[in-house]
Amino acid sequence: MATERTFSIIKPDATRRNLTGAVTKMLEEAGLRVVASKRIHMSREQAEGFYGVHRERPFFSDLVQFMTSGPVVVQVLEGENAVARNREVMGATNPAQADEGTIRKSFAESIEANSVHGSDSADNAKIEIDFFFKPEEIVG
Ligand code: RTP
Ligand code: MG
Repeated sequence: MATERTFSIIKPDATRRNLTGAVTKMLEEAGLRVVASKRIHMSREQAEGFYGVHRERPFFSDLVQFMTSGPVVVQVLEGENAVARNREVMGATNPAQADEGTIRKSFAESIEANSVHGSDSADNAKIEIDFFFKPEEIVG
């Protein structure tokens, strides 16, 4: 498996509790390297665009409200099998179902305020990276 990139967000519930470093440490310990990182406060337009695939889901407006409720840290992660490895260390969407040792088991507050986002495929990783980063902001 060649080196791959994925896209990660440290969500507002985690930045609010000063967990940016703790979450990043778990990503790094999982074998992922942070090759781009910035702290932003997403606009409603950005959050609606980013989560466009969920527009018809019942939780969409709550999710947009949550993701714009405070700062987030958007990151590009690089490593062997990065998409799958990141999903593994994140744990299940619902922290009640997340395995021990995962980020969501350790830190998530609820199914919505679940501390991290990670791309679910290599194709979506590319789309999501391009949504937030210019090529020159990524230093591998
Ligand atoms: P993510 O996209 O953030 O990495 O998380 P995921 O794949 O595990 O979950 P997904 O189904 O894509 O849902 C995106 C985000 O929406 C919120 N959510 N709320 N209230 C609810 O039932 C509900 N379900 C999902 C979570 O913040 C989830 O990460
Ligand atoms: Mg998802």
